[in-house]
Amino acid sequence: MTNPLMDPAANPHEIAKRAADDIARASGVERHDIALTLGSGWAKAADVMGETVAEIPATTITGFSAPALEGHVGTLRSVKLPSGKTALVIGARTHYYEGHGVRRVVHSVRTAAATGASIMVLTNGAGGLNPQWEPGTPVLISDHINMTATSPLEGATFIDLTDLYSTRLRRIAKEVKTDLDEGVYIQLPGPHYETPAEVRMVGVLGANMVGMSTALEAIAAREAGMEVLGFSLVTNLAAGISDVPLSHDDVIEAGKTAEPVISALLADIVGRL
Ligand code: 8IG
Repeated sequence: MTNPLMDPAANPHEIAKRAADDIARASGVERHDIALTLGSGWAKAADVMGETVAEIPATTITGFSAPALEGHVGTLRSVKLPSGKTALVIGARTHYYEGHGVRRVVHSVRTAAATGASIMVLTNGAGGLNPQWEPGTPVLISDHINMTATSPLEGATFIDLTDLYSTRLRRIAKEVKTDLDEGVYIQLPGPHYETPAEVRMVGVLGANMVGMSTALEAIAAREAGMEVLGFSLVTNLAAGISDVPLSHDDVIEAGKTAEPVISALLADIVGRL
């Protein structure tokens, strides 16, 4: 099956509307209030947030369908929160480094907006520049630096990003965990990790966490009129920050230990949105 987003003449916002209609049909849930993209380390939050009403293979939703060679791209879930609100949980992120173009990267966010969601929660796994951050530390995203040299916006679409990572939503997150650290996330194209010199460079530029997602999605969410809340799980110190060589096993272990803790934290925060 070819992806309609591959047609340069297609309108990505209309395709997102079709995807939202697919979700309503498949889930029986007419509209969603909140949407979440769960990145590395955050997946368990979907289980503890509320009651899963429907789980939909992403490949059955317009625009999410992957080219034949790529295998599956995850699932979308409709979750009923204790508050009665409905959450769309996106477990199917397309990364910029996959090379399918920015329209594919932000399709899930545009779809979330088209389902009615007014809040977009974006989560990721990232490298940390603050040596104080043990692997497994959740960090609230206060702002971002988009180093992909591209934008999800097309044409003369000028969008204000002054309060992109909503001050209002960040305040709610910090009410739940008063000692939650905040930092600036920088999105690099990847898929390689950084050299130590590049990590020093992005530190000078003002970044605290480094990763390969989120910034482009946040811009698209704001274009769609959503409030954005973002979290990084620092699973490793960025290259050269620690003099201890990075151990993949330690990183996996830190992620595993952190997952129930940060999932409960995220569920708690989402319950108050
Ligand atoms: I998890 O150290 C994770 N994702 N660019 N650098 C970049 N992305 C990451 C890193 C990191 N850790």
